[in-house]
Amino acid sequence: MTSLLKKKALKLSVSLLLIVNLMFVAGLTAMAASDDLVFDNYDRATLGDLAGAKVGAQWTGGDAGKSASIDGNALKLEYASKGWFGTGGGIDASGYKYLKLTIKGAAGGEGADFDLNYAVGENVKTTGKSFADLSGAKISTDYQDIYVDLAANKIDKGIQALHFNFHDGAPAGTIWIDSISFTNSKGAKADTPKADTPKADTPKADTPKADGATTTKEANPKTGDSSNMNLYGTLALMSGLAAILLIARARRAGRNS
Ligand SMILES: [Ca+2]
Repeated sequence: MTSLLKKKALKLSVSLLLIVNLMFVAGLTAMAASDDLVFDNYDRATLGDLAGAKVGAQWTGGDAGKSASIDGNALKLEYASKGWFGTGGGIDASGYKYLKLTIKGAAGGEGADFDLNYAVGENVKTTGKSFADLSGAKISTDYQDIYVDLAANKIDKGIQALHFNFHDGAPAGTIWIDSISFTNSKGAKADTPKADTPKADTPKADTPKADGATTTKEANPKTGDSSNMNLYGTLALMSGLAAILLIARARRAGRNS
């Protein structure tokens, strides 16, 4: 090879390394972004406007108490004794670990008043547990994120509908559900910026929700836990440094020839 060809080959390999490195960082950025499946966020004026909402849910129904309505971008369910509310859609939740409900109640403790059942296709499955027992959490009068571990509760991963079945003889009550989603990341906010993933655009001015949820470092089987993310970040940094060193060598070689 001539010296000129060598330089060209070196420049090409440096360029390829840089491209691979950029793709890797871009991949990390995509992984770090929220991959939650939004089943319904109720961010609309009317409950029935599911097409406009562009969410996973495609139908709602039921006879739960007096009404099911939209109130402050949340689903408001008023119940008095026996009744049900259902919502479903053609979702694929098979890749998710948790069902997440951002929920509050008028009095607190409403999770004992209803079972959370579900459907796979047309087949309704009963969990046999109240929402409180299913989630292990108590509904409070302020919004909180409550997680239902799908595998631990033996919930079929083909889940495509949720059924809130209010108990016969339950006291009258009201709950608000701000959003329902499927997630692998228990406790992490969807819009949490990751320090090691540079973004070209300016950070969003999202206001934090006033639900007091805390961020935990629970392992995330889909995107890797936080230590894996640190490892990937270190690898990206190292390959970036390698690329810079190669560029420096190429320039030195250029000067010396
Ligand atoms: Ca909402």
